[in-house]
Amino acid sequence: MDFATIVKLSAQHAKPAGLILQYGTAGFRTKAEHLDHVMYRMGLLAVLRSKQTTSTIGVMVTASHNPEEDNGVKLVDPLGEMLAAAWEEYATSLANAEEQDLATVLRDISQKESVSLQQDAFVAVGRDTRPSSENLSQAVIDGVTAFGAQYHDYGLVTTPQLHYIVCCRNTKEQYGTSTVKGYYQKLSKAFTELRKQASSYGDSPRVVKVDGANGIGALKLKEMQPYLQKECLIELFHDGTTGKLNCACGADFVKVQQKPPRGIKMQPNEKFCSFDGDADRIVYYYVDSSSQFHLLDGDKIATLISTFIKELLVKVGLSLKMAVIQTAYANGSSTRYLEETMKVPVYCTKTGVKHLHHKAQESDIGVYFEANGHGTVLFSKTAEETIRQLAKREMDAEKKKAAKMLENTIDLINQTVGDAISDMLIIEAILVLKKLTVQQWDAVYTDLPNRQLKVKVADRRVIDTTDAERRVVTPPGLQENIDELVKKYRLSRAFVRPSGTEDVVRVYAEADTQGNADALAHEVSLAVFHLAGGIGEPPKPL
Ligand code: 16G
Ligand code: MG
Repeated sequence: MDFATIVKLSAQHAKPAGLILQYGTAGFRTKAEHLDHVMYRMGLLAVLRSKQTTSTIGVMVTASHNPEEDNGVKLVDPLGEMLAAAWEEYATSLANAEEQDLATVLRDISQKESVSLQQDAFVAVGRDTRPSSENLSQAVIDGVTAFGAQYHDYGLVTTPQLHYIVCCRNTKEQYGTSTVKGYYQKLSKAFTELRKQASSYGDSPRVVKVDGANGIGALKLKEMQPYLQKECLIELFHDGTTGKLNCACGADFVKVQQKPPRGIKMQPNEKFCSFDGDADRIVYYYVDSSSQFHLLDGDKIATLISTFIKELLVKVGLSLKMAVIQTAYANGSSTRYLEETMKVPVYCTKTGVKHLHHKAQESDIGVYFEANGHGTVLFSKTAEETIRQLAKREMDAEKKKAAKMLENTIDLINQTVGDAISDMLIIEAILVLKKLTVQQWDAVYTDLPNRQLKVKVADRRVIDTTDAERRVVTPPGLQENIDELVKKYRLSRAFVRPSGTEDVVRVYAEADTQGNADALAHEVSLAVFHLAGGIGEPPKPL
């Protein structure tokens, strides 16, 4: 194929000479004004990937929880997973090619991946509510059309909605109807069915107050509300009508700051949750009667969901292999509870959804959650078929009810990727079914006090890790140092890793008291600063 047209049209989305961007944990992410050429080129890459896989590929324009001025792009593979790791390298070389090298890079990728250029291609495009997203998604579309491929612009959608749509399109709609309406219908039907199984609410409050991070999640949840009828009373705040996206609100703010979003009044016993800027993360929280703030993060969510599923499996008498997948950030108490009390195998992977997702695929039922609130449940084909068959069979009423509940759980979960809306609905259903207040859910285990810090270093790549990022290999001496520091405290643990989304080294520490967790985090930060080329002032004690 002649790439001349593509190169010619690229002039309208020209790359600033010399600008180099790295593909981060979940795609490119930086100031919106640096991304026009990246979007055009990711349109091109999506076409190549679509031709190679003979499937629809998704391109989502979003920078998730980053500030409103940033933007980014996530590519969605055929079954709704994130772009295959091998293609991240191509994404990087395409994004960073100077204009005159564009055709060569495209040819190289096509050859390496044996892409049949005559093959048809289709790209599904979506975007979040950032002011820059509309133009940037047009740049994606320009790339797709320059290649002579087809596309559908789904406009404003959450990231998980685009993942869902891509999966539907590639499974001949078996996964669901490939529209946003289809998504609302599938989820609300499963939720309503599941809710119906509860005899009463017990003490579980019906209202959930949702912080939409002033983003796409708020918009889409509003759209979905009529489908949910009276089953779930949602009160939205930070819904985007006044505040700025992710500004002092949203799941990342609440998780990192360990405090409520700005500008809200919380009464004891009220139940809150926060979405992030593209609605693929969720955390819950409340205040107790002494106004103490309590966060229920991804670990608590994983525990709630996996316990619920395990109990149902026992009821119906299925011995499917279930596992929980976490990262090094998982609170030590959650891991201990899952392994020792729930007797569920727990695996630890590197940070980033693609790693957890991959590991979760190895079990019949893989529940994966990052502590930051991104997660979902994967059911293997066999597990899904077994459950659906069972739900059809005539049997003991209680057993039948449990089998139906499992089936509705499968339909309510967005298996393609973590999904704040879907996760919220499954949590709300479980709380009602188990008649749990948010405090009772929280009391299942007590989090170890922990602290996360960042250290600026000249080059964060000097830090190399192993054992799912729990141990440092280089620079020499750093791990020994951390080991010594950890020994000073009870129930303690600490690790460091280079961030995949920011130019910093992240430090995590937990210990028996908040004071000790803070002290350990600070001491580890100092060790990083001194041994890994810290810049600026050394970290100060908290
Ligand atoms: C991205 C990842 C998230 C991870 C975070 C870590 C996806 C969809 N998102 O947001 O899973 O927790 O990066 O950021 O994979 P860090 O590398 O800066 O700590
Ligand atoms: Mg996100």
